[in-house]
Amino acid sequence: MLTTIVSTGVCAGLLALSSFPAWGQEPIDTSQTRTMTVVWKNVFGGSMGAPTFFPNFCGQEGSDILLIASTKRGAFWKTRPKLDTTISVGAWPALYAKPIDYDGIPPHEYINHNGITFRCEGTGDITQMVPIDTIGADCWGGANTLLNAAYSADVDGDGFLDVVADIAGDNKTCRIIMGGPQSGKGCARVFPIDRFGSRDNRYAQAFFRSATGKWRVVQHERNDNDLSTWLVIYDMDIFRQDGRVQFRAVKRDSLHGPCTSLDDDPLGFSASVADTLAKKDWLVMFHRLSTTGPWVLERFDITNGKFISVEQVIPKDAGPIAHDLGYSLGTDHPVVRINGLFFYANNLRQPFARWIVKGSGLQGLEGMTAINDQTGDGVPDLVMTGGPVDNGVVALYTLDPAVSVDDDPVPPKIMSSARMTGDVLELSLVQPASVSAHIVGIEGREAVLLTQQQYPAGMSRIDLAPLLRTYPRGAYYLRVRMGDALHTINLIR
Ligand SMILES: [Ca+2]
Ligand SMILES: [Ca+2]
Ligand SMILES: [Ca+2]
Repeated sequence: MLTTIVSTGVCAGLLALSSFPAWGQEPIDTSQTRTMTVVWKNVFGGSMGAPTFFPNFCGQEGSDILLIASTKRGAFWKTRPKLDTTISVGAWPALYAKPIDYDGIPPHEYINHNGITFRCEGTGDITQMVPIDTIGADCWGGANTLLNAAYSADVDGDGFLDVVADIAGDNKTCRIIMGGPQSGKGCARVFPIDRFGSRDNRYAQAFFRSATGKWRVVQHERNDNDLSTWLVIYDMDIFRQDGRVQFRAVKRDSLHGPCTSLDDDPLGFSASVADTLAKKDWLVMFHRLSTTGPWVLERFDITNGKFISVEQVIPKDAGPIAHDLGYSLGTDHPVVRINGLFFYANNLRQPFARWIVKGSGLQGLEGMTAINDQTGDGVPDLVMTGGPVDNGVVALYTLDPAVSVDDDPVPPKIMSSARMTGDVLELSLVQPASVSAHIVGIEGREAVLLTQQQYPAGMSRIDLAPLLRTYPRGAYYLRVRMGDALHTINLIR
């Protein structure tokens, strides 16, 4: 006899289970875990957003772009053949940018954190992003000012790429921004999926496309008087009827945690991962197995809509579980990350990699993305962004064993910098250099603003007000060439 649980929604009559690890539970084994190396870092400034990688940006084959954005500025860096941080090929500071098929005509459009949708125009070095619509806070009463886009996918199966946003936010399961030429303008494109189920408290832990092809929601549910929580799997039927998107949620299975107290939650962080190559859905969760038992990291096979436990390990430390990398590192299984450890989704026992802060200066992690191979081993590498607040850092990490750096790397020598303070261009040079500047309008027209001239080492200030007065108000950027370096500065006047 182990325990007595009366399943009436609240728990009654319970016995404590042993707190010793059960059979099959082993500690996480990090003996084979490789440590990532910092290849390069850049003090970007501002508070960082997550980095975004866009292969074939604006439909241009081979034009792979890394978008880095902070509260201070944004940069579009080309990543082929190698990441080039000296020039930004766009001037669009935006967070959470995701592709959407707005009009059904290639290439895709992009939607940013304010819901502003941009069309790509023009060709050549500088990409033009022209705003064509806004699908933002006004559409939901301004309760959430930002559109927290999670990923792009064709949710309703009409062939046009949609954007899934605000998962579990604003009392919703999620919001879907519908793509396609038939979806209308502005708020007409917003398809909110309300929360479903009947328990007092409930929020989606995942909204994802199962490896079986179905859409699924895993929802956390609890009544106010419950001594434990539930995790519930729903199959989602999303379809069009009379031209309108509809959904139906069908409950498949639920998992009840052991009874604890009104404040304690025995079901911790979880992630639902579609392992499409293996045709499996994994749910990875920190889980307390009994009232006073230890925490385990447990993997369930939920492919068939049922919770089937397949693996339990003793975690090193609990923390949010992310699966933001999927297959992007070129692995055979999607990658799950828990704090600094990276696991294949089908093996919680042996993490294959760890990242460390040393060498990057990252304090807190804002986000990460894989980008095309930067080291020559044919394996994608990893860009991470994070704090310090207001002085954010971008760092490139690799698992390539051929890359080694000094234990105590000397910071790269910064030869020059340029910034605008009001209408004044401030130049800082460590040695004398010839300086010139071009002004570029968002429509792509470029003109010489400062003709080439020699400037001394140290700080120089150039009042551009008389020169800028001849340009209409609007957004521009300055391309300032200082010796061999090219600086791009956003400019609003
Ligand atoms: Ca288009
Ligand atoms: Ca669609
Ligand atoms: Ca590599």
